[in-house]
Amino acid sequence: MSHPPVAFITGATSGFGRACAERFAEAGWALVLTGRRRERLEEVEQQLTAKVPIHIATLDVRERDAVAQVVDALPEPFKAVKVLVNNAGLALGAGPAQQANLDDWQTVIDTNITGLVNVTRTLLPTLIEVGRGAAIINISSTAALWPYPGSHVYGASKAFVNQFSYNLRCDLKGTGVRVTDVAPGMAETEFTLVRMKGDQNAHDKLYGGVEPIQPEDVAEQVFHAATLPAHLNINRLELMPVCQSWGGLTIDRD
Ligand code: NDP
Ligand code: 8X3
Repeated sequence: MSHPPVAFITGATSGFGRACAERFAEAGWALVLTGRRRERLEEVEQQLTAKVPIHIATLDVRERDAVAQVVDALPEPFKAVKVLVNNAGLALGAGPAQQANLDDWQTVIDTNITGLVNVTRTLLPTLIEVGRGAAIINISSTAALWPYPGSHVYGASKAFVNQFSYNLRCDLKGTGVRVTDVAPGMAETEFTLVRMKGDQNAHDKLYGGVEPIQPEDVAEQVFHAATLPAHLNINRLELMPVCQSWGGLTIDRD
């Protein structure tokens, strides 16, 4: 009997990652769901387990050895990962660079860059073995391309994700493995709560009275990119809510 295809999702405990789990489950995919919060993983498992095979693994993507252990320990039906969704990530702080906390910067770099690289490199042999139809979907951000005050290391980390995605495509030529950089703009998740260290007012102020992207919107794009006919690759998919656009350049006139 053939197994359903397997998607491996990082940061499946919340926001885009959780919505991706729901979207792939709706289509009958087997899921490897990872994140640091065990109770959240169990909650998603409970929600989806009647629909599809689920394997959960507590994982901090910053820990290279832990990533290797989780991948090595995948039970047989989950070993042949066809789609990797590199979603785990965060911003910390929104003030100017000159007031930023260096530990926060380090955490952002370790998670958004090192963590994504850890998971990608560990799963590359598997994805290449699966070959034609396999896909790596990297979640970057509009902040990768469009600068704004307070984006500093966060935006720069997402620019890394964007360029890493393009560069991976070069090396994966001939393997059949696709790579897509999905770059959302403002989306209502736990992102701002995390960035502003639990400040519910900051969350409410940013998303209140407008129509931001919802996690399901991103999940739909991720699923679309990952399940295109095997000869097609979306290189970069940028998605904004209609309420968001650019503010132009500013000039210091003092
Ligand atoms: P959420 O805060 O809702 O979700 C972030 C997810 O990342 C959580 O599941 C969290 O799980 C996980 N995560 C964070 N750090 C780690 C870590 N060290 N190891 C493993 N998992 C980790 O935010 P979003 O859903 O919005 O964010 C998902 C991705 O989308 C991020 O990369 C973010 O930068 C990006 N993004 C977000 C946008 C937005 O406006 N919301 C727009 C563009 C991109 P846990 O805490 O359980 O480990
Ligand atoms: C998150 C979107 O605009 O807050 O990547 O940087 S933004």
